[in-house]
Amino acid sequence: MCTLNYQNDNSLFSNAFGFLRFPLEFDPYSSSSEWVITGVPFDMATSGRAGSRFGPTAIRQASLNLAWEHFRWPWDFNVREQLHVIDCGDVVYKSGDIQDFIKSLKNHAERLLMSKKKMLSLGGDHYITLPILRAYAKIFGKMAMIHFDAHADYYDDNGKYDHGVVMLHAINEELIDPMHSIQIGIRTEYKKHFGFTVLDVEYVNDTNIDIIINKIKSVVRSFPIYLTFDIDCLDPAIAPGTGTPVIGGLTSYRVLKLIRGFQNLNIIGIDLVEVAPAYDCAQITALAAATLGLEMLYTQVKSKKS
Ligand SMILES: [Mn+2]
Repeated sequence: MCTLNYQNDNSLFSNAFGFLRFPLEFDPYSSSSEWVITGVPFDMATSGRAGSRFGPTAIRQASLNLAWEHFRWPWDFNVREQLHVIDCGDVVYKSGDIQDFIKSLKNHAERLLMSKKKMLSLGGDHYITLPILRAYAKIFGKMAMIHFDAHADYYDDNGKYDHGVVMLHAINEELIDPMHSIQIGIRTEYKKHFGFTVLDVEYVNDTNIDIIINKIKSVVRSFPIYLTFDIDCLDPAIAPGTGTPVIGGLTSYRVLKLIRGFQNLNIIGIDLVEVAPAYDCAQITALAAATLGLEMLYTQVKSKKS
């Protein structure tokens, strides 16, 4: 008899290191899962404080605080019983080799997508989104995007491999359609000419949640949507453990309400990026990321049923 029965373990500390104790599966391509969680421990494109390579491990560890709850409040079902999710561990690449990283992540993403999986990826800095988007666009073409961030991420005076240029690459390579993409929580300079709908932090903090959700839905419509969530969209008082914090951000409560409104959207991929545990305090940033990842999976169950 196996004593390592982590699925039924209600302690908050023992671990097999799968997100939320979802099973670890190192051959995710041939599994029957619907969603695959991948850790992407890469932070070479960070412009500010580095360290998000430790993000996946921190998020998985913090997720243990959430694993005891069978029906996550306020949902009325257990996500594990409704959605087949596995964690395949972290992407492996040659240390310091950015080209090998890009190739390894894109290859992994392509293999998952060819076998009809959806990806929930845990960064890593925001650059990780680009190789994933390239793989997605090969199958889905130009996608709609929901982008939570304090930054617009199309700063064209930055370097080619900078996490602050990802959206510019995504537009130029026609991976996303800015006309059906929306940026949420922005509070640094941005240009309007790319066609993105921008819901800046003032709008998101001062507007009724239902109005915001309807606004988001009116932009992304029924197109395939990639959801990318930079943890720095949250206020640094709530999520200090990140590379480029900007004060005056969103609360986790407000973001949870928004995420729960994403039921029935055609979300085909998700990432949670920029958790840098060295600057975290009491694991609160990692816990925020873990909780948001879990809530996103709950919305996927509701989307599946509709
Ligand atoms: Mn950011």
